[in-house]
Amino acid sequence: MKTLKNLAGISFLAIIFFMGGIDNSYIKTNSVYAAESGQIPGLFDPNPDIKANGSDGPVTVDFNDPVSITVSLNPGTAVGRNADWFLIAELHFGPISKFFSIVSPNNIQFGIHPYWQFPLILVPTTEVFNDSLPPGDYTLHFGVDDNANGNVDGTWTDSVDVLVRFLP
Ligand SMILES: [Ca+2]
Ligand SMILES: [Ca+2]
Repeated sequence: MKTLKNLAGISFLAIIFFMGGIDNSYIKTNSVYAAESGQIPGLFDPNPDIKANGSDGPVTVDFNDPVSITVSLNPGTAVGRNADWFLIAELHFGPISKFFSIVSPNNIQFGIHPYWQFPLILVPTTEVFNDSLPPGDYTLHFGVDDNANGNVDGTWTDSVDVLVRFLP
């Protein structure tokens, strides 16, 4: 499996965000967003999203063609809460799955591990991978936890299926 692009986009946003700090106006903005989207303020859970080639999937791509993976996160009213973040590739072999986790920029570890512990922030659509993949059936998971204990609990998760094929 090729090296996944890092989450530098998110790190960069986080730095910018923390230069300004989390203040009440930001939390209020999120509550307004929640109200406008029909959610009850105070009960608006974080909403992670992952897409492949702009689609929630499943998407089928030729093994020669690059696939673009983007993630975004609206932290809802949990903004600022410290949390485990994770971006995990699941490779299916029939009924068996192998997991690969991005644990730091350009560093993938076998198994299920968080990327980092970091407060929940608004992440606009950010590309985290754009390359071809070896043929196979993949499910890519992006999400955050309601805690920061160093384990992936998968409290709020989104997934996308990517089928990489030898297309005619
Ligand atoms: Ca999605
Ligand atoms: Ca956790």
